[in-house]
Parts: sequence; C-alpha cells; structure tokens
Amino acid sequence: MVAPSPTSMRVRTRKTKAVGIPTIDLSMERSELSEQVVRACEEYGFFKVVNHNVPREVVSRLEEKGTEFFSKSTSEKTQAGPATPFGYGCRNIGLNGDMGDLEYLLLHTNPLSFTETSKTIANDPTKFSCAVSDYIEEAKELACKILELVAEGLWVPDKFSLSKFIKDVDCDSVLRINHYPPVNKNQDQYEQLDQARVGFGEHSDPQILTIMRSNNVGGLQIETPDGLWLPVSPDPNEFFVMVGDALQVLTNGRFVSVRHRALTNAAEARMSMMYFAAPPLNWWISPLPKMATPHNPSLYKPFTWAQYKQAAYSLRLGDTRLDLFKVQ
Ligand code: GA4
Repeated sequence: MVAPSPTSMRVRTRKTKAVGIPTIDLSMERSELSEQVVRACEEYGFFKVVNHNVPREVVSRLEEKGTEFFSKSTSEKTQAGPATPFGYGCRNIGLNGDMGDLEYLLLHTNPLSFTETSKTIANDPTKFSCAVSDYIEEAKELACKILELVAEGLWVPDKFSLSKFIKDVDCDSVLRINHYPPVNKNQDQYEQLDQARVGFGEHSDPQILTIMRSNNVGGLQIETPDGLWLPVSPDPNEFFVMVGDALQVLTNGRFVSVRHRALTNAAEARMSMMYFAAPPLNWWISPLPKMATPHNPSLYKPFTWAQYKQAAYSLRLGDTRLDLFKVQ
C-alpha cells in the first residue's frame, strides 16, 4: 500500500544559501564550452545557459497560451483532464498519491498527440498547438546541442552518441507547463515560521535531460551534493538544464541526476515550462561504451526506456528509482 502524502507539506527554508549555480555562455569557444558543460553536469547536474539563441517570441507565445489556459474556470480546465496520461492535472502528481500545490498541463511531444490534446485545452487549438510545436522544436535543438557538447567534453568518439537518443521521430519526450497559483493570506503565518509550502515535491527527473524555463517568480530549489537546498533565482530570459536519471546511467554515474523541488512561497503565480528529453520507448539505456570499461564496469543493469518509465510510475515521486537497476 502506498501512503498518500499530505496535501500541503511544509518545509523549513532557513538552511538554504544562494551560491554557486553554474552559468554557461553558449556563445563561448567550443572546447572551453564542452569542458564547462561537463563540469557543471558533474558538480551539480544543473546549470543555467545564456546566449542560447532561442527566440523570445517563441517562449512568450507559449507563456501566453499557458496563462490563458490557467485563467479559465475550474470546470473548463477540468474538461482538459485528467492528465493520465496527457492533459490538465490539478494537485495530483503521478499515480501513487503524490500531491502538490499546483496545476499543470502535460503534453506528449509527438505532433499527433499534442494536436489531439490541444482540442480540449484551447479555444483556438491550431494556435495553441503551433505555439507548443515551435517551443518543442527550440527546446529539442537546445537539448541536442548540450548533449553534443557533453559527448565532446567526455571525449566520446561519436559526437551524436547522446543526442541521437532524443532526436528519433519516435522519442518519448514530454512538455509540461506548471502553474503554482499565488499563496493565500494564511501563508503569512508559515512565512513567519520560516516555512513554505511544497508546490512540487523533491525528485529527480527520469529522462535524459530537462530544459526548464520559468517566469520571474522564484520557487525552484536544487539539492547540492552536500545535501543543502539551493534556491535558484528565476531568470525568464534564460534556460536551466537538469541532468536526468537516464543520463546518469549513460555516463555510468559520472553525472548524477539533480534532485529538485518547487516551493510556493511567492505572492505571485509561478509558471514554469519543462521539456523532458527522452528516447523512444523501446530503446535500451546502458552506459556509453567509453563510460564503462573492465576497470570501471557498468553500475546498472541495461533497461529499456519503457521499463524505466514503468518503474517510475509504480513508485512515489521522491523515490530513488535507479536503485532498482543497480548491479549488486
Ligand atoms: C517527474 C518529471 C516529469 O514531470 C514527469 C513526472 C511524472 C508525472 O508527473 O506524471 C512522475 C514523475 C515525473 C516521476 C515519478 C512518477 C512519474 C510522477 C511520478 C510520481 C512527467 C515524468 O516523466 O516523471
């Protein structure tokens, strides 16, 4: 039996400090760039990218569509749900009782799928799916560029050996738009207690790479290797990159997927958009040949993305699901 988590978990926020999230300038010279990307993936599994070349207009169009949707009435929004697997979700996360103080849209990045889902979401589904499609294309390109830099920085012979996982037409990548409504007056009492509500509980992302962008409202925190929760200053013009579980396996544990969470301690609504880059369901995931050697054998049993997803959905949000695939 899986115990449901409390609707509004609260966490102490005092033991956090605002230091050191790596910022990577993508316009930098390539060999220096690939080194920096690898270092950030090793140290934090998380970094910010600037000079990414994603047109602002593509981002603002999706943000506009998100804002439009979340400002609809509850009954209208509910018609686009539940998000099992795709559409509108509210408070429920996954299938095993996890809850958060948020509402969201989950879309598969396959055009046939999101075009269909758009019909229940928007008054003008064509415009909505066009905004989604343009955003996905940019996020995918950015994710591929980063994975190619990673391959170069790791001296893997084939520069495309990681990006090919997320380029295939059948890839299982997902787009998520999270909306954390502003907290009500009662929040004050929690702030006095130095506590905040958990909008989305701590977890790592199962996929290869996550490209995240939010409006100018804070709330995201990442866990540092020494176990501190580090608040991430929002930056609506830039993107944040997270290492997911599958990339941890592909690099044989050299990179570690970053645990993160979102708090709703703001007076304004926070909206974030995440592109979760994943391979096709039937693709096998195991360390790249260069990353596992007789002296450094694979830490994980091989699995398909479908098997890993199934494991993720059978567990709770905060579980370390990679443990199930560790070589004993
Ligand atoms: C975390 C990353 C993505 O948001 C997501 C989430 C998914 C969901 O919300 O349905 C999961 C979560 C995420 C990991 C464990 C399982 C699955 C909720 C949950 C409890 C869409 C994903 O792919 O995995």
